[in-house]
Amino acid sequence: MDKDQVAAALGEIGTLLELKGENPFKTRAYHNAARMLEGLAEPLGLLVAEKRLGELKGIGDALQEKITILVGTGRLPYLDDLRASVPPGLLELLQIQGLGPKKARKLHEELGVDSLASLEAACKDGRVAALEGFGDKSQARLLEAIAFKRQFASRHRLVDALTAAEPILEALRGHPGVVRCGTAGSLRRWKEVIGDIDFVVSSKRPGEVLDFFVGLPGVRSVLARGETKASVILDGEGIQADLRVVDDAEFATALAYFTGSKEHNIAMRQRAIARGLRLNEYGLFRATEETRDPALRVDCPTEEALYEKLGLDYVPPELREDHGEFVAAEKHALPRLLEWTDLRGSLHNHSTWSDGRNSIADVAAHAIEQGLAYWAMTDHSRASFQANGLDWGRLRLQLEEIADLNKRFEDEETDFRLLTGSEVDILKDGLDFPDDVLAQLDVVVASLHVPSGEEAENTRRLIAAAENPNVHMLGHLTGRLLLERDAYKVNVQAVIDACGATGTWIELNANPYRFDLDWRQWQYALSRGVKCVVNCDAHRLEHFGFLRLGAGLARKGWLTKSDVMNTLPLEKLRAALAKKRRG
Ligand code: DGT
Ligand code: CA
Ligand code: CA
Ligand code: ZN
Repeated sequence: MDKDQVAAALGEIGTLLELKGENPFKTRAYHNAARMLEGLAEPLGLLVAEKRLGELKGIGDALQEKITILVGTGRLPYLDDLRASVPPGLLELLQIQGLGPKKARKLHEELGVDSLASLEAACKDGRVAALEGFGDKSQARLLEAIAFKRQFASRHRLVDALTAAEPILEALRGHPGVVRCGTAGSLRRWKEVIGDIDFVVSSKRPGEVLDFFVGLPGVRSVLARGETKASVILDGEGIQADLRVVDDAEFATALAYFTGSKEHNIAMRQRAIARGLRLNEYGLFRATEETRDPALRVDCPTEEALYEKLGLDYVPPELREDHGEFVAAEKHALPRLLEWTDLRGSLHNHSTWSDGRNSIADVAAHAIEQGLAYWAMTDHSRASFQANGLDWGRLRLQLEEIADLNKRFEDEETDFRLLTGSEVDILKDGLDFPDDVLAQLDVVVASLHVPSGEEAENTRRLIAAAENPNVHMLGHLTGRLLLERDAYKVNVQAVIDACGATGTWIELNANPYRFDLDWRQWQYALSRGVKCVVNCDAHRLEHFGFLRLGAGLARKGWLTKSDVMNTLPLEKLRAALAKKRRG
C-alpha cells in the first residue's frame, strides 16, 4: 500500500471508532495520523523499512504497528474486524450532509437508525426532532439532505463512473481467481447518468475474489458482503459499486441480466418463455418453472449465443433499452453502429482566443499526435463576452494565424488541417455575426447561450438559425448540464424538423456534462434526414478524450458512420460544408 491508501485506511479506522463511541483522543489520533501521512514528503515504504516511523509526530507504538502491517501486507485484520462490527448502513449515513459519526451513533443507539431509509422514517414521524441535540430544524435539514442525496449524490455522470470503474476492472482482470469479468448495468449501456457501477465476474473461488474486491485500494467502505456478491462505496465521489461472482457457465447470462436494462430484460424473458424456456441471471433453461438446475441448462457460453438462442442478432449493450432493438434484431436490421475510431476530428472547439486553455498551435500539435485529420477552431463570438468572444477584428487575425499554421502543415507534408470557424451566438434578432463574415468561415456552429424563458421564443430563434444558409450546425441544442441544469424550454421536435428541412446538422456535444442532443432524440432526427456531428467542444487538450464518450452516446442513439459528418475525410467534409451553404 502507498501512503494515500494507508492514510485512507487510518481515516476509516478513526471514523469507525467514532461510530462505535470510542474515546475521542483515540479517534482523533487516527484522523491526525491520516492527515499527516497525506502530507508526508518522504516515501512511506522507506520510513517503514528503516524503522523510522517513530520519528513522526503523533505516531505511537500502536499506530506504528498498524502502518507497518498495512504497508507490508496491504491488509489489516484490525480494520476488517472493525468494519464487521459496525452496521453497514451507519457508514451510509455519514454521506448525509451535516451528519457526523457522533450524531449517527446517537441516532443508532437511541432510535435504532441503521440506514438512510430508517433515518428518513424516524425524521418523518418526528422521533429525530424529539431527540436531545437535534430538534425540528435539524430534523428538517436532515430530510432535505436525504432528498438531495437521493436526487443527486446517488447519480453520477458517465465519465466519473467510467473513471472510477476502470482501475477496478483492471485489478479484477489481473486476479488469478478471475476467469472472465466485465462491467454491466447502466455503465455498460453507456447511459449519460449512472446510479451505481456493476461488475460481473466468473470464478471458481468467489470468496477469494470478493475479499480482493472489498479490499481494493479504491474502496472507501463496504456496504454489504455476501457469499457471491458485495457492494462497496468507492473513493472520490463515493459511487457505489456492486460485484457479482458467478460460475463461468453462468457468466454470459449473468452479464446479460445485470447489463439490463430492466425493460430489455423483461422482453428477453418473454421471448424465452415463448420458446418454452426460462431465462434468469443463472442461465437459459429448458424449463417452464424458475430453476438453476445445470442439467436443464441451454449452453450459452457468450451473450451472442444467448441472443441467437432467442432468435435475435446480437444487440450491442448501448441499444438495450427496449427502444426498438428487438424488432430490428429479429429482422437482421440492427444498424452497424459508429465506432469512435471512425471520427476524424471535431468541428466545435475553443482555444486561448476565447475561453480555451491552449493555443491553436498546441491544439493542432495534439490533434496531429492523435492521428486526426482536421480540427475546427470555433471560438466564441463577441456576445459571449464572459468567454472572451471574438469580434470581427480579432476573428480576422485568428484566420491569419490559422492560415499560417495550415501553410506550415502543407510545407511539412502533414495531411492534417485546421478549419476556421465560429461558435456564433444566437441572439434575439439573429446571429452575432453578419452573413458576409460567416460566409468566410469553414465551419459555423450556432448556439443559444442566453435562452429566453419562453419555449416558443427559444424554438423560433433556433429555427431561424437553422434557416440561415451560413450555419452548418446547431451546437448543444437544449443547453442542459447533466445533474446541474435542466434544458431550457424548447420544442426539440420542431427544431429537428427545421434542421431536416434546411439540411442543417445537429451536434452531439460530447462534453460529459452535456451529451446534447440527447440519445433519445436521434432516431427521430434520423427519420427527418438530419445528420449528426460528434463534437468535443474542447476547451483544453484533455477534452480530446470526449470523442470516445460522444461516440458511445451516438451509438446509443443508433447512429452509424454515415450518419455522422465528422467521419468524412477532409475533402469530402469540405464538399459537404460547401453543399450545405448552397442549400
Ligand atoms: P443504475 O445503476 O440506476 O444507473 O441502472 P442499472 O441499469 O445499472 O440498474 P441496477 O444497477 O439497479 O441493476 C443492474 C441491472 O440488473 C439492471 O439494468 C437490470 C438488472 N435488474 C436489476 N433488478 C432487476 C429486476 O428487478 N428485474 C429485472 N428484469 N432486471 C433487474
Ligand atoms: Ca447500476
Ligand atoms: Ca447495481
Ligand atoms: Zn457553447
